[in-house]
Amino acid sequence: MVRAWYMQDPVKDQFLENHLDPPQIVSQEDLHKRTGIFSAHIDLASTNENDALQNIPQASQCGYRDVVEISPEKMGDEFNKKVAIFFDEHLHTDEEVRFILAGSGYFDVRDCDDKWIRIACERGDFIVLPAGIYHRFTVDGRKYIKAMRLFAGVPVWTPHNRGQAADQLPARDAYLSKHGLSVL
Ligand code: KMT
Ligand code: NI
Repeated sequence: MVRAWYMQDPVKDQFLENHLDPPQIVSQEDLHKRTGIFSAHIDLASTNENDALQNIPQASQCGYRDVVEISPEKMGDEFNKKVAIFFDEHLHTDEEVRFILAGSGYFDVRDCDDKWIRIACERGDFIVLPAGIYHRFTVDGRKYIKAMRLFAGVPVWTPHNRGQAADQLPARDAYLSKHGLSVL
């Protein structure tokens, strides 16, 4: 199961777990209820990475697949810049679908009360962030993740940073009417 918890806001160090004190863990079921996120852990010991996704409907509808690796070794000077962009709160007009192949990282997502939930992802974790959900991503202290990116159709990766323009996108309206923020 994918681990998730309510996190400190603001963070002092984005690469740490940033638990509340005392920690407040979020179950997979509550994560789904409060955000609409689908998550699953897939055993990669006995199958290859593409076959492993065959039984997951959220993945099999995604014809586009590529693999990204994020680390200072792979990205050089771009690493800090990319990590900063990923960690800016944003939404997309389509689902963000990721399958973690190696390394680890955190997806931070806003719940129905606009509070941050941190989702720790590692090898075998599969996650679908709904279109229109505000979120951000960071590597953790290991500073390495390798992930498959999946997309239904021609991929659009554009991040819309949080603000009035993003709030007014149809994808945001659709997300809110489905998952109903209770404070906004
Ligand atoms: C994203 O959109 O945040 C990313 O692609 C991050 C790397 S995938 C774990
Ligand atoms: Ni994103």
